Amino acid sequence: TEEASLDTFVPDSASIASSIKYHSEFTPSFAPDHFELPKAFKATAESVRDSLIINWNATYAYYEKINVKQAYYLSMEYLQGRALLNAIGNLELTGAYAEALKKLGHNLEDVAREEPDAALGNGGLGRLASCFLDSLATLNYPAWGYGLRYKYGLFKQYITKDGQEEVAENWLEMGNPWEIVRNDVSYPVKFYGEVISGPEGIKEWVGGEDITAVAYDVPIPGYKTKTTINLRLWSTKVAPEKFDLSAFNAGDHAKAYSAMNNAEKICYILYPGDESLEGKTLRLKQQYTLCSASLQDIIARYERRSGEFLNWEIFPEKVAVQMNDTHPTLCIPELIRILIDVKGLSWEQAWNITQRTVAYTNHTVLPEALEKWSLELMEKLLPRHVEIIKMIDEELVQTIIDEYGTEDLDLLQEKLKQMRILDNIELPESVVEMIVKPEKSSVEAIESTEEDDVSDEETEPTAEEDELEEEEIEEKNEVPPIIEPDPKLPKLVRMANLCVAGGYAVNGVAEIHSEIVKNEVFNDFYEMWPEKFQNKTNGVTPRRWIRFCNPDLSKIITKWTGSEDWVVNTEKLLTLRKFADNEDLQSEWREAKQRNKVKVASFLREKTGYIVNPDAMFDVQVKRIHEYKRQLLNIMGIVYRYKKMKEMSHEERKASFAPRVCIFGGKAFATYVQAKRIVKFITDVGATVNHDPEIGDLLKVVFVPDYNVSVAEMLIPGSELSQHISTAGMEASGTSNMKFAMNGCILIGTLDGANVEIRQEVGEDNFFLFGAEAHEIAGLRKERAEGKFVPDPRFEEVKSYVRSGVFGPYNYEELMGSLEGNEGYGRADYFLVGKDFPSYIECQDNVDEAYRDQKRWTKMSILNTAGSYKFSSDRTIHEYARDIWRIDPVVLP
Ligand code: DL6
Repeated sequence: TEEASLDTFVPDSASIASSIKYHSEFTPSFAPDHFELPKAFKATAESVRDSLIINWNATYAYYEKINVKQAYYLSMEYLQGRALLNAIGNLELTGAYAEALKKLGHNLEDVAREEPDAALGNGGLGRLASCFLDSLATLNYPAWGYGLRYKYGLFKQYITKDGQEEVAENWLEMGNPWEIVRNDVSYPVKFYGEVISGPEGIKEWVGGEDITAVAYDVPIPGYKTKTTINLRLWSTKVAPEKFDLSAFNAGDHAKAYSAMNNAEKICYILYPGDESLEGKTLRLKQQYTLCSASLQDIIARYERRSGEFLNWEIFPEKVAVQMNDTHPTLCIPELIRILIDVKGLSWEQAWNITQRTVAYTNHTVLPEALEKWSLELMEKLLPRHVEIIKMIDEELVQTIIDEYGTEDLDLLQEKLKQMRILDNIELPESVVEMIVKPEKSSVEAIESTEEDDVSDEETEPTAEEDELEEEEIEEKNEVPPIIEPDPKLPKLVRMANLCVAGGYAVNGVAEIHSEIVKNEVFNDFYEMWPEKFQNKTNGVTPRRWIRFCNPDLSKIITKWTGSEDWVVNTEKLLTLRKFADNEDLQSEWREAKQRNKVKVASFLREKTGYIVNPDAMFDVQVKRIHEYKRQLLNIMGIVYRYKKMKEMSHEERKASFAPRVCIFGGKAFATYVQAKRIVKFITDVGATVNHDPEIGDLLKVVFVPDYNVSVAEMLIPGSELSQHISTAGMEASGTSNMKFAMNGCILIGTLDGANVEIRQEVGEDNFFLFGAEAHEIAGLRKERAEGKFVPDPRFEEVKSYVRSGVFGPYNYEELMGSLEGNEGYGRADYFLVGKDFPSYIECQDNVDEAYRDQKRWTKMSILNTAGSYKFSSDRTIHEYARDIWRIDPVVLP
């Protein structure tokens, strides 16, 4: 049949070429008279999309038919990067596409470079979501991702003489060939309005602002499988009847458009600044849009697949919802709202179903990142949800009382303070009654004691006894202060607490982080519900992060492990261990690295104008700029190295230091002033060092502008040393550390996040470790705050050197001061740069020494790739599927 022939059709280069030509003519967005690269990319992508649609349809139809349990990953961020090479690689059509394009006068790599990065995310959390999608499809798990289709992705970063500048990233400008708009899949989403009680207590949320969320589907192909899952992104538009035609006709165009603008701006940008109330409101609207549209969609699918056998009790047997951090927390009250208000279930049923459906991943222990929303704002924007959240809070308080009783009021008070969802908000009356009057009212209790006493022995109480009794009554009636909100403090909704209370599983993203989650961040919850807490160490997809981004190394791995099996079964990488000393492997390995370094060098020249020597060590730190990630420690170490070099003769310099190219990359959040100062500092150091003729190729410092997924795909294969040097206990996991290790790069790092497990797997000798450990940090901060910390003289030397103006006229006082805790600069080196500085620079000496012995270094590099086997997102996804979602792979027939 036509369907069967489509299903089994494998295109060759001739049919691909004609498909590309077809798309260039009939799905055009370019003039007809030429076939330049942008047009070639678009037509090529559209032709690939045809294959993806066929597989997407087959996958979807099969899931519908067998009514399989599906997992849904809800994330405000996806950092997809480019899709073309990944898609044709997964479809095993790379050769055929290269040939087809050649016939049409183009080179596949040039065409692929035309694709803008889909940067609907910030950093690790968004990229993790994208790696997960690749693994889910590859491993044939029935799962979908849900997110938002931001019009502008993460900003484009320019580096100017003033540091970082941000420009909007209009990634959709030329159209997005990978998405398919589903005009028939749209849902209403409401904000504001009020809740009214209908007959039989049924609540109705009425009035307010109505918008429509429309589905855009992005097919996600698995590697060497037909399974193609879906990333459904919501775009927002005005509800159909809300365009104010009469205002428009009366000439009030602004009024006519205002509803439209309000709806559309929800999906304008990722992370609108949230300093203002408008910004906060917009962000909350984004979060609710994601949750509401996705849940309506999931529920509609559940109902359709259930047909006449609709049974809400078994909803959790067909649906698992994973909340990627707290951003989609509103899933919890939204699911309850739909089940009660729309589907007519009782509170007990809805609460029970929700608690069996939703799970939460925590990605950070930074207190400022654990979201708290103002109750006032939430009440205005989502009045029905606040009612539901109050009910959940009441359920939680009840559970806490059941667990801890009302005898020890101090303990109970402490637990309520830590665990309640509502912060600084009075306890529900029913609960106050229980606490104040545990069994009977305290007055009753005392009166009845009196009665008992009286019956025993009828004596008049003395005045003293009277006073004592009054005190006793007062004491028993004493209301714990937690019940009394502080009017000076804001009333807040703690989203993370809501996630833990409403979710059936809570996981951290690396072993050390999950321990911190259990023992510190959510310790009270852990004590009450230990069974909810799990660890799921992150991973990254070996397809994108070795196979496609590093074809040279991939060929070597395939040759030495015996097959390409390692691409889906990374345990096979362990085979490399036994060849780590083999000279043939070592020289192939070094040559591949060298070719990748040459590519990096030419990229750096193109982007920054700096010429670097590809024989020097490439030392890289690329990640979001954040004080806890300590780019400042790295650059202070570089300044120390530079200063030492300047103090030496040419010969001494050459003998003491291995030549290095220090590469930085990463974006600072637009309003994060200190992070932007760090960017400026790095670029200033580069400007001085790179032009210093005495130093030449011994040291170069380069800041790569606009770091993104595509840049990472090029930089990581050409890196030799990579830095993961966060203050211990602050980086939940890190995922670039895994990508670097996979590509034979050696890590220098602290015992933080996934570094701990990477070091275990690659071997202690193959990881450069330094710095304080997580359990020491609190003590060290205290010591600093008490003025007991004695800084290393080398650190003092570096600060004075910077202050002396060697790196230009910019005022570095705020940066240097922050390392000292000078008055006005805050937190006395909160990130402990000064404390870790000596062990860091000493460790960097060990790096130099190891690098001089290229045989040793290459062995370390091979052992890093071998030991990275554990950090495939395939492993992580198998664990989520088995331990949290309870779903099984479904292979299409
Ligand atoms: O789990 C992915 C990634 C971790 O690897 C990073 O260590 C962690 O910093 C990052 N967390 C966030 C949290 N954002 N918020 N909120 O991005 O998650």
